[in-house]
This record gives sequence, C-alpha cells and structure tokens, in this order.
Amino acid sequence: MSLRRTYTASAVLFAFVTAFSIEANAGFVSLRATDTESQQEAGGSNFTDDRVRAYTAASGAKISNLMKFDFSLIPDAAVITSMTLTTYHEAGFGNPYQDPIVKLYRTATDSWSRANANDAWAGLNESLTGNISGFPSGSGTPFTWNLNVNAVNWATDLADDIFSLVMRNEKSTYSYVYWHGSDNQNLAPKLDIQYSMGAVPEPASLAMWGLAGSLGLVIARRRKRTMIA
Ligand SMILES: [Ca+2]
Ligand SMILES: [Ca+2]
Repeated sequence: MSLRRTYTASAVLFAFVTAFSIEANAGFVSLRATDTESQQEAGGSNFTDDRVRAYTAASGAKISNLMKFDFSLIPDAAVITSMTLTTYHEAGFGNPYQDPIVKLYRTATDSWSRANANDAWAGLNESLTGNISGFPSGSGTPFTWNLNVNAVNWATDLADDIFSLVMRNEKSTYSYVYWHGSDNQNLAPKLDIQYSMGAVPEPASLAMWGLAGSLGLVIARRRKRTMIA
C-alpha cells in the first residue's frame, strides 16, 4: 500500500470510528424546571405562587404539583438510562407535616402553565417512583429522587420536547411537604438525565479505536522509513 493510500484509508476509518463513537457515547444533561404549578386535583383551582406542594388537606382534598422540563437538548433517538430529580426544601408552616408519603408521576398533559390561572387538573400517567417519605426540614436542603425510567416510553416527550412531572402526596390524611418552585433557578427542581444512543456496543467501538491506533503506528513507521531513505 502506498503511503498516500494508507493515509486515505486511515482518514476514512478515523472519520467512521469518530462518528460512531460519538453516537455510542453516553450523554448527560442537567435541567432546571422551566415552570412549576400547584393544582387542586378536584375543582381545578391553580395556585400562582412559587411553592411546590405535595399536600393532602384535612378534608382529604389533594393539591399536587406539576414541573416542566425542556427535553430539546436530548436527541429524539436517545435511550434514557437514568433520571434523578433534586428538589430544594422550602421551610415554613411546620413542614414536612405529619410524614407525607409522596410519589412522582409523568403526565401527558403539557398545556398547563402557572401563568394560566384556569388549567384543568393535568391528571396522572405512569408512576416513576414508589412511595417515598422521610423529607428534610432545613431551608434549601436538597432531596434526591431516583426515577424508574423504564416505566415510560420516552418517545412522546422526546418528540414534543416537554416532560411534565407530577409530585403527589399519596397519604389520605392531613399532611404536606413544600419545595421551592421554578422562579429562582438556583433552587428550582433539577433533573439530571443520562442517556445513550445505543448505536454501537462499547467493546466494538473500543476495538475500532485500537485498529485506528495501529494504523496510526503504521503511518508513523512508514514516515520514519521514508525519512531514513
Ligand atoms: Ca410531553
Ligand atoms: Ca426532541
């Protein structure tokens, strides 16, 4: 093989390997909620303040909370492999009060907005956690929630670029916990997402890198030989 041919073959292989390696790489995004809203499940009243509530009233009425995340940074073909939500405690009113038991859900309803006072209850779709309790009481204390990403086919949210998450107090008796909403982005709910493109399995991609390295070595050796000659 002539030196020029070796160079060409190496460049083509390198481009090929690079393209696939980028696709095979795991991706990571950290998103802050772009909007949050407390909604009363029955009766449809919305709250306009910045408080994230998981609340069951003494009457049994529930006020649940919506959080909106912008998925436009994640490729539509991504396979989401993990999601961790962090919420920041908003101290006051003796909360957490009477050990609320909280669950996270996905909702397919994306049309809500805190700026819109007349949203109907968004409703619940897939559940993303089991029952969670034992919340912090310190002001601004972060609390992390691990979401079961396998409960959802994410194609819809990856296509419409909006993931609406619901936080709900499952306890039937008077209890509540509060968190900061989306207004202060330093305290807004944060969603860390890992994904893969699943195009090429890691070992294959590593082997290709090894091959590219060997070709590079051949070129270097040939160069040296040419210089000596
Ligand atoms: Ca959506
Ligand atoms: Ca998208």
